Amino acid sequence: MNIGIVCYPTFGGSGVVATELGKALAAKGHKVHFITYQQPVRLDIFSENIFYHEVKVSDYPLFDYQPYELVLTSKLVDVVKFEKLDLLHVHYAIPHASAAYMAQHILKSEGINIPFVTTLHGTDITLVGKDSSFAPVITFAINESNAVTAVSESLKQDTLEHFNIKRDIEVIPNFICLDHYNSNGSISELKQSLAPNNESLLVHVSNFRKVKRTEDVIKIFDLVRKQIPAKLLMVGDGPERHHLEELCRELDTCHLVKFLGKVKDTERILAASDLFILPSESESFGLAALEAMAAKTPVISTNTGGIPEVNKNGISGYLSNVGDVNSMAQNALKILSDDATLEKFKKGAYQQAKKFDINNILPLYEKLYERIIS
Ligand code: GMT
Repeated sequence: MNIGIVCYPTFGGSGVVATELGKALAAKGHKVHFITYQQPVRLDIFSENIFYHEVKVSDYPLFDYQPYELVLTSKLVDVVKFEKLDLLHVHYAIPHASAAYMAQHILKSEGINIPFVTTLHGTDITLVGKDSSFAPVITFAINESNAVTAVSESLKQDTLEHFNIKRDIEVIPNFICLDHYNSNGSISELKQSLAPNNESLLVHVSNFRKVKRTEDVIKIFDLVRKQIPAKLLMVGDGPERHHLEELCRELDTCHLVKFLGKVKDTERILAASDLFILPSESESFGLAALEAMAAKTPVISTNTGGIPEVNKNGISGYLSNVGDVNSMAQNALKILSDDATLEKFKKGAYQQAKKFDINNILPLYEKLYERIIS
């Protein structure tokens, strides 16, 4: 198939999923065209089946706000026509699904049929979507898509609850490529350099936005390190960073917490860590937790949104209520209490991650594509 993928090219989970999906489709022989305003961060390989089309929004003094959705629409029309695409797969409802809808209708007027699949990722529904000014566009774009998928059952239910949806939404969960997580000898060296005195190594990865409750990560770590020797790695960056550094100073943990910034390949860091912390306020899926589990790292998380579909309580980690830092710290200590328990949870995390291997998920997308093309 000849497939166009539209996504946000940044470090966010939706862009990561879209890019990894495109790479896997290309590896299976499909032609994949990424149509984005920047090269997606994970689009870091050469493949003769992958093409990148940049959406260029030029500055024009008349506009205070450049009309990105229209530029994207024009680009979609252009790429579909000249690359003879079979379908578009857009990740994130706004503005990607509405741009695809408009492109579809422009092309229809020229006798070209192009179906499009919309994948809902979470913040498009739970955060942005709840801003009522977007509701009419999101509702319309979802109802008019040729197929709609959600990354978890929880997100599907949220969508049905908050919007007037008159169609089917299929749940196709996010995935990881387990092959990328085969640890090698250098992991123990990395662990040794990060925790030279055999401290327990805790890790958090996100874009440090309020919804991630990164302050809770530091508080949980503070409770843990008061009981056992421990270190914390903070991977990513975002608006909360400065505040978190201040909190570390207040708690006198600066010497134990390392802010690593935006790391592209987190696999080795996750594999070298003992425990992943995800205390989010809301999370449609929690791809970062799944990535940790694929690296055999158990997860301490909240029980919000789609996280319980990924992290299994008592098996791959533990779940607590949002904001309950004491419970999350206690659960962390339970897992880290001895080597045998940690080993048991590492195995549990990996077994659970296996269910989400790309080889199980990719055929679901291929089937869906075939269905809408025919
Ligand atoms: O949560 C983020 O920081 C980014 C956001 C995005 O749109 O990229 O992530 C959402 O999509 C991911 C991929 O499907 C999910 O794993 C995340 O749970 C979801 N984030 C939220 O729901 C807050």
